[in-house]
Amino acid sequence: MSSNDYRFSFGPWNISEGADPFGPNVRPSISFADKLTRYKEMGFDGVQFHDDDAVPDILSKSHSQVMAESREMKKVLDDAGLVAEFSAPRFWEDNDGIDGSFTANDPAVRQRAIDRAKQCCDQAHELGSNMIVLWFAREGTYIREAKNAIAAYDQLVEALDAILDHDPTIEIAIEPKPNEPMDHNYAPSIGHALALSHRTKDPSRVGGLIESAHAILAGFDPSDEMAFALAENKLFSVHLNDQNGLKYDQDKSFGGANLRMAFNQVRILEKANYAATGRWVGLDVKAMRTQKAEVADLHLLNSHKIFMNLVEKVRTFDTEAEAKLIADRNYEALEMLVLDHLMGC
Ligand code: 3MF
Ligand code: MG
Repeated sequence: MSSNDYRFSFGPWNISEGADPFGPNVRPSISFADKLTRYKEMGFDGVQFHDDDAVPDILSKSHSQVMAESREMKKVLDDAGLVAEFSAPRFWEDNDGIDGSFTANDPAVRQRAIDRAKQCCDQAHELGSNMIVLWFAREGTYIREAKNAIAAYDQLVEALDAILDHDPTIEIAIEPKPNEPMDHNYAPSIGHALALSHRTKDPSRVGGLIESAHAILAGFDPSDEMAFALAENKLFSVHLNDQNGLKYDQDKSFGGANLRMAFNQVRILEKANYAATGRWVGLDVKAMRTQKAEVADLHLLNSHKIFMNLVEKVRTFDTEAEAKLIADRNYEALEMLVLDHLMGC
């Protein structure tokens, strides 16, 4: 079977320097140019950008300079045979967004965040993409009393509407996550994200990007989160990875903690014929801190391989036996059918 029907992407932050909150970098940093050469070698065609991945020091640059540098980046991508999947405003690295961006208590900060998101739309077009991703990193609180949550939901809708007004074609993918860096986030699930979408002036252009680890952190099954968005035709992208229970956001290799959960994510994408939609399979995975620099991209290769192996597993699953067991309500036998298949028995 060919892997050509799915298109794979990742972001430059997925080739990481191995730091965690308790220690320094353990691998030398790799230049963006060097990272780009790895994409094709590893079977990836799509690059996911933060606005400042494409244009470093973006906050110190004028709009026209940001556009010029984005056009240069598009040429670099063209030369490498790569495509930009999206751009995402990286609010959370900016001191301005210390108390949130769209939901900051300071109205001037909220306005600057909206302006940055609008610029991000312009940049996405220059890069050859029609989508921005909004991970609402600091749109939440450490303590409930710090903000008025009702006002915050209104502010999120206002921001989405302002972006939609600014750009008549852009698609916005909200990437839900329940916590980290905040204690509680205002868009912890795809249900929240799509409810906000329905309050905007053009819900057809506001969808979701489901990250496996984020769903697990919220206590949900990632495949069900994907299904919710798919049922509304609003799964704009995915960030496949894995997560070993309720901890910090681990971004483990896809299937590395729970192979069956990974199988179910692939199964739901296959059921929806996701590949045929042309949407990307993004892998938001990080190398383990212990990996030496020479082998610090195995997490991407492995995740890609696991995904393709699971596509094969889904496509070769005995659906006749499955249908019989469902009709007979014999779910113990159905479970064993799945596990035997995954174990190759
Ligand atoms: C955080 C994330 C983010 C987003 C990225 C694109 C840094 O948990 O998953 O990765 O995926 O900002 O929106
Ligand atoms: Mg992500």
